[in-house]
Amino acid sequence: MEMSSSSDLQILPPHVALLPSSGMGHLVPFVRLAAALARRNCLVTFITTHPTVSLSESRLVSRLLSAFPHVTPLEFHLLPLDHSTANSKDPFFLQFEAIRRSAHLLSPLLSSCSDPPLSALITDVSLASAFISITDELRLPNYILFTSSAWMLSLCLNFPTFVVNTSTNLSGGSATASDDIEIPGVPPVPKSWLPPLLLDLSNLFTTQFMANGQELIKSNGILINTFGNAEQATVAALNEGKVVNGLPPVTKIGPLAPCEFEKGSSVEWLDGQPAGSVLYVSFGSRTAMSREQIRELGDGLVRSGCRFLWVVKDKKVDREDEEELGGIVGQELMERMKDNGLVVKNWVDQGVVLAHPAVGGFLSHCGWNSVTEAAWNGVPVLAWPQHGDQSINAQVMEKSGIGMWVKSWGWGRTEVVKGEEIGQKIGEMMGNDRLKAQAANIREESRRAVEVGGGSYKELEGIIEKWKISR
Ligand code: UPG
Repeated sequence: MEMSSSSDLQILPPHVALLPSSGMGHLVPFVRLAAALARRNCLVTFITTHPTVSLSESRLVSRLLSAFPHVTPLEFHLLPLDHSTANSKDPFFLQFEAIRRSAHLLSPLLSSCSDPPLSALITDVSLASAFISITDELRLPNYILFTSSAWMLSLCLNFPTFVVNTSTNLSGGSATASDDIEIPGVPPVPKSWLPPLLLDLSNLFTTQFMANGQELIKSNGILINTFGNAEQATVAALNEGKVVNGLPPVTKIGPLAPCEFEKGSSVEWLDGQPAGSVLYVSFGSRTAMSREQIRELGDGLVRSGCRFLWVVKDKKVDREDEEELGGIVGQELMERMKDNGLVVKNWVDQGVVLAHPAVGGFLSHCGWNSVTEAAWNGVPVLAWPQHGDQSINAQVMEKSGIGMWVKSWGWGRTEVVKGEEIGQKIGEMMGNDRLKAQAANIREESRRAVEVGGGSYKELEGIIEKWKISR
């Protein structure tokens, strides 16, 4: 038998499969990563779960596949979820659970991707613990895409230990003497900034969060979509083993740039507004405020005297968001708003909006993609976290210098924040020249990081090198 010498070996581009979970906040970074890998000549298999929760998810996957015909879709049909066993009403968390419980069905599908064989599976963090054993059995490297900030990753890794070590009920009295969640190597997280669902240890979100936090250490690497210098120290602490021992490398690949194929139509109204004059108001893809708070927010927008583009969401899932704008916001307020603003209820292309020269500020819930997109476009942020990781992200955002956070507004749930105060803070943020200058610097820094030769560009190149196949 003839043996090939090492000089005969061909180095082939890697073949990577990507497994996103549910909701636009998790899908967006996955399609951007898929595009970044495909542009670097990797073979990409994109796992599409059926059914999806929202319309916007299926639309985005179709756009990726049309823009990159050589990205191969792999259909993953989920087991129906037994709703009586899953303790949550949130359709996105229930979908996480449906994907997790269907993990064994992915194994034969991954094995069938054999030409060429897979070099790695990149799994969304919300699915991590269910899929690491599957890839272990297949001897397939498993990488995690962490879709939030590095500080949030530190919390995720430590929370299971924190729960074991503290005998106090989190939802009851104080969690620790100082009311902070201590995390080795990075600043503590005040209890009031914890994702509120973590206060209930039996909630589905919390059980998944803890399971993932325990298993991340078994992955081959963690990719993180963070930006600028804001999280340099946190990423360093993670990589120096200060946060948890034995963690695989945490690789900074952000900010993942918005792609051409994501672009929808632009908002023409913006074209008629002066440069930097418009406040864009959006709370992401899955946050509906109470009607009362919506109306106070509208009042605040009018009082601010600023021009604004406001995307109203009345339901968590887009398919169910059917009521007319006038009914949600109220006709009187609609009338008061029409001179200075545009209020819409449909999906807008946030990438296009934030890149528009008329936009000079962003009132945001600080979903992590919104924070990275504000950084990408150099738009100052006024933070108003609503749930989940958003207070932690708001703090990272404020520390980065790109915006401000009014901490006294809380989660916008327990007490309604009045229009007068909202209007005043909007005025403060829109008139802050220091924030504008800092945001402009962060924009430049973000773009440098991902262009050829930039820090995040090189980090991703390094991983692709590792995955390359010798044959
Ligand atoms: N988006 C639009 N148009 C809209 C609304 C949203 O383009 O009308 C896009 C936006 O540009 C972004 C994504 O949808 O890319 C939304 O993501 P994000 O800003 O992170 O917010 P959520 O949709 O709320 O994301 C969920 C969680 C959030 C978390 C994030 C990533 O709610 O807290 O940080 O997922 O894990």
